Amino acid sequence: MSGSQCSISWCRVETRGKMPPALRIWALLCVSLCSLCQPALLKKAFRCPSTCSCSKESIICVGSSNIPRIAPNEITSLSIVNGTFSEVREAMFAHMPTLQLLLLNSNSLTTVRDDTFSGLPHLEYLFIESNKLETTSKFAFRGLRDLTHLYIPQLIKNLLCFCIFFLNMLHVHSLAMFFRSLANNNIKFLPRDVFIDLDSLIELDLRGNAFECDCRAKWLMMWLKSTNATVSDVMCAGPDDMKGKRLNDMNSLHNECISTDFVLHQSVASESLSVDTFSFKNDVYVTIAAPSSDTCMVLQWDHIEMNFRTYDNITGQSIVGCKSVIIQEEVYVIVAQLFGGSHIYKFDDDQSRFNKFQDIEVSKISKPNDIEAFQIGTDWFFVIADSSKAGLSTLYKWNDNGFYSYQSLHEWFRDTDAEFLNLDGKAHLILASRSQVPVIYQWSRSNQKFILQGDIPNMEDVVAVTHFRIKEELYLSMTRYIGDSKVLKWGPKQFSEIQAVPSRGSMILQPFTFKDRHYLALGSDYTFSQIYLWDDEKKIFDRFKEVYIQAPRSFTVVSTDRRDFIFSSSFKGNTQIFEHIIIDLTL
Ligand SMILES: [Ca+2]
Repeated sequence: MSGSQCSISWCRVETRGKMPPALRIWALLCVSLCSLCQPALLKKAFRCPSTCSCSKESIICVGSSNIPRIAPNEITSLSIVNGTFSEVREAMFAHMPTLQLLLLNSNSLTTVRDDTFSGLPHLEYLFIESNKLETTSKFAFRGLRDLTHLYIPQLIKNLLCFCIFFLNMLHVHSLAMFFRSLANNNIKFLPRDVFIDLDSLIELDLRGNAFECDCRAKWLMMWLKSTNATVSDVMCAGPDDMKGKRLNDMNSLHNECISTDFVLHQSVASESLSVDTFSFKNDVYVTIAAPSSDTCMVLQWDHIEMNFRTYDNITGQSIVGCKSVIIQEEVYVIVAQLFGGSHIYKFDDDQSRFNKFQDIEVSKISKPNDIEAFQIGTDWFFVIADSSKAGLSTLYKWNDNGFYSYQSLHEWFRDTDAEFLNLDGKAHLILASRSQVPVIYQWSRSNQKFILQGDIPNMEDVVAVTHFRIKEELYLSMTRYIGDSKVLKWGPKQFSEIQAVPSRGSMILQPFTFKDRHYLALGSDYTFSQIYLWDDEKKIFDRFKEVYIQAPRSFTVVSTDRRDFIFSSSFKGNTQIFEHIIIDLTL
């Protein structure tokens, strides 16, 4: 540069490495301008485009319709302003690998595509100001890992003063300063993690954009809180309730930015009445009571195929319930049948099948409708709710050799369902009946029996009752076939109704919880089954999704391999397995 008027060897200032970023930028611009004095040094193959001014180290174009395709070997800066092109694409500047400064201000850019800046290992300053950007591609800035960013726009006016002084600040690679400005565009949102590679980013300018501060901006909000870079205020232009607010100030967005859905995962080609599940030695099993095929189907989760496969079939006669219970690390399945009595099968690990273990004494059972197994203290029990007029719901107790009838509970009431629960720390049993309101038994420690304690008034004709908890509060779901099914909450000493849900041929209103979201599935024989979702503010369930199941009889939660499923039995069609999936509403 010795022949140039811009030669300023005295300018080798000792501040190199400590120079403020603003000055470095100007140094680069100065070099660009001064280099214009030396066209003779350009390599032969390069011809400066007509809209540009070129030197061996810089090109400045005004009003170009494209990016120069050929550039000098040693080019360090490229400026294109007032250009008419609307997008920059992958590796568009890769033929200028020595670039340190790239300025693309005041063009008509609407898009910066993936990997646009790949092949620019030395790029330190990048300006994309005053374009029409609405977004950038997710990987637009990929490859700029070592770069940092600085924004000092007000110094532009003072360019010439600093130009000569800092001309020698050319060796800026070592400074690792990167200037990133996306200011004054029309950016509404940025793709998630667009800045993730920019570990050395010091400052980011996003002013003058119109961000939509909804779930799509959630990652940016989180990133703003975690980044070490200084970032300008990100102002929200929408949605309405966020207008004019700073995204930086937000603690959280209104909703979790997550939605969920239930999608059909698998269909089991069998009608069924009830489903139960158990885990044994790291495997998850499902038992399905299939009266039409006279079997208790045992499925096992296949960790490889990621579906449920047939494991065993326990055959019987009009099987209505297959209840599993694990006692002293042995698995038993209580098989309740309409005919031929009820039996208990025991899992034989070596043979990988269930073998008959015991006949249950059923002289007082005429029409089993439900089985519940539970533990009081260290003792195991199960209860069969009998729905025949002549039947008698019966409690059975485990005595190390098998289950034996222990207490007759409820005569002549056509019980539909039994539910075991802890109420204020004490064991209780609720029996729902066709002929009276649900009754509550309390376990008496002194008598070692269930004692009738009371009933739940105004709840005639309940076909199923289930308890559930949301944040320490205890609730009951009461299924009624026609009319309204009810949700009740346990208050001081009694249950009170908090919600009624319209039932159209409902045999089951089943609560369940996946990933801290509380659902209620209401089966219907006459229309779609309805899944409700708990609203934590309103403290009631809202309609969430409709699913079609023919004559649903039960909904059973099965979770395995961090996946959540709900089995819906059908009295007239296939047993459907729905998977609960998370939908991320953020970008
Ligand atoms: Ca039950």
